Amino acid sequence: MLLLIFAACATDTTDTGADPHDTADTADSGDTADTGDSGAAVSVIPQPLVVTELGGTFSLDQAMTVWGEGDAAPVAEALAARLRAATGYAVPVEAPGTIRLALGGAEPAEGYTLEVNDAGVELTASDADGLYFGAQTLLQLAPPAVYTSSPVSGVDWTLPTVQIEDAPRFAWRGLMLDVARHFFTVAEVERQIDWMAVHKLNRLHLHLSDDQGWRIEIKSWPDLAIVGGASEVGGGPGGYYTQDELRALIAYAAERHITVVPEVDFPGHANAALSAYPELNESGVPAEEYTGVGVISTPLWLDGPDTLQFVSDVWGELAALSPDTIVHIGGDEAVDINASDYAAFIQWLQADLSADGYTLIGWDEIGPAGLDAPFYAQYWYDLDNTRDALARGAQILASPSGHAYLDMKQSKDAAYGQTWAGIIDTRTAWDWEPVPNGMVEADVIGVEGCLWTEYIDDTAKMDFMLWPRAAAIAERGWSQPGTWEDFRARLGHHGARLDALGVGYAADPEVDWE
Ligand code: TNX
Repeated sequence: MLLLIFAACATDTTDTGADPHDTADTADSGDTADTGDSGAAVSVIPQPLVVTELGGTFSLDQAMTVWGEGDAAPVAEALAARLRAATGYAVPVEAPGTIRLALGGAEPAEGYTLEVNDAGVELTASDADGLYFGAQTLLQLAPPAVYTSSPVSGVDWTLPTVQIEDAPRFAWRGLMLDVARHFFTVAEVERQIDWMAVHKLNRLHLHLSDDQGWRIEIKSWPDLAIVGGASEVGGGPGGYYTQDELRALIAYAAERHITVVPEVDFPGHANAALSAYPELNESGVPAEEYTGVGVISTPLWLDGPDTLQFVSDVWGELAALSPDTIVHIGGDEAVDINASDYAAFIQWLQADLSADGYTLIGWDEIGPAGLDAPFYAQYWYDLDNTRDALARGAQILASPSGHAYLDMKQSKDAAYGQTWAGIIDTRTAWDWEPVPNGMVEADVIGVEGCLWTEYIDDTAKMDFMLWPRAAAIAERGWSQPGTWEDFRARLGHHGARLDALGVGYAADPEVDWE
C-alpha cells in the first residue's frame, strides 16, 4: 500500500521585470528537490490529493456497464461513450453498474472519491463537476488506448485497484486562447476543449478582440465582425464567430464542465474596432487595418460621442451570451491613455456591467484603477498593480508571464515563439507558486496559461505550444506542490495518452517519453 501525500515545496513568484515587447530572456525558474516517486501503476495528471494503491487489478470486459442517475446520468453517459468508442463494447448505462457514479457525497466542490476494487468502480462526489473530474481520473487509470476515437482490439482493459481522494487546490484552472491575432474556427477550439477536459482545466478564456482582428458578431454594430473580423496577423482572411457559433462553443465546453470566459479588450488594443467605424475615431475616418506581428495598442477615443454607448452595446450583447457572471474586460497596455482617463473608463465599465449583474476580470493594469470589490485581476506582468488590485478587494488569477505564457519558446532553438518573458520549457511551466509573495492562498482564485497567437497560425503550432505545457499549468492549478521528478515521470507515461488523443505535442527532451 502506497500513500502519496504531496508536501509543500513552493518556489517564489516574483515580478518578471521584463519588458513584454522586448526580446531579452528573463525566465525565473525556481528549483525544487528531485526526490519524488513516479507513482507506479497509478500515474495521473494532474496529481490527485491522496492515492492509496491496493495492489490488485480489476478488468473492464465486454459485459461492463456504467450507472448514474439524476445529475450523475450525463456524466455516466459521457464516460460510457468514451469507453464504447475505445473498446467497441456495448457499455450500456444501466443499473447496478460495473462503474457506479453517485452524487450526495461530502466531498469539497469539484472533488471526488474514486475506488477501484475487486467488485468494480465506485465514484462519488458532492457535485456533477466532481463526478466529471473523477471520471477523467478513472480514464487515466486505464491503458492510454482508452482515448482513441475508434475501437482498439487486443487491449487488456485492466485498472489498478486503488482508492483516490481528490479535490482541486484552486477553483479557476484556465487556458486563454488569443483568437484575435490569428483566427481559429469553432472546431479548432473544440479540439483544445476536449484536451482541457482530460486535464481538469475548467475555464476557457477567449481573447476575442485585439488590434489585428475582431472575432465576435455584435448585432448592433455589425461591421465589427464584417470589417474588423476580416484581418489577422500576416494579412490572412481572419474570421469571426456568429453569436450562434459562440453559443454552440459555450455549450460544447459546458458539457465538458468548462466555462467559457469571453474577453473583448478595451480601452487599448482597439484598432480592429476603430477600423470598422469612422465615428469611433477622432479623425472621423476609420483606423487603418493592422496585420503586423508587433504589439501596438490603438486606444479607444474615450471622449468620442459614441464611444461609451458603443462599449455598452458590445458588452450588452456579449455578456448576455456569457455562461457565467464573470466577464473579461481586457484593460492591458492602454499606453496612450492617461491614468485618470483610464481609471474613469474602467470604473464606468464596472458600473455598466454590474448594473446587469456581471463581475469583471481584467489584466493586472486594472489594479490601480480604483475599482471596488468584487472583481478579479489577472497577474501577468506587474506585481505592484496586482497588489493594488488585492488592496481594493480583488482576487488574483495567476498567469505570471515567465511561467504561464505559452507563446514563449520552449527552447532557445525553437523555430517560432516569443522570448521576452523567457524560455519556458515544461519544467518552467510546472515549477512555480501561484500565490505571489506576501499573499495568501485565499487571495488567489487560480491559474491560467495564456496562448497569444502572433506567431501561431495553425493547429499544429497551437498543439505544439500548448502541450504538454498546458498539462503542467493544469497540475499547478489542481494539485498541491510536488516534485519535478515525480511530474516528469508521470508526464513520460502521459505521452501515450496525448498520442492516443491525437495531440501534436512538443516532446520536451527533459522528459523520458514512453
Ligand atoms: C503581452 S499579455 C500582451 C499581448 C501580447 C503578448 C505577447 C497582455 C495582457 N498583453 O498583447 O500578445 O504580450 O507575448
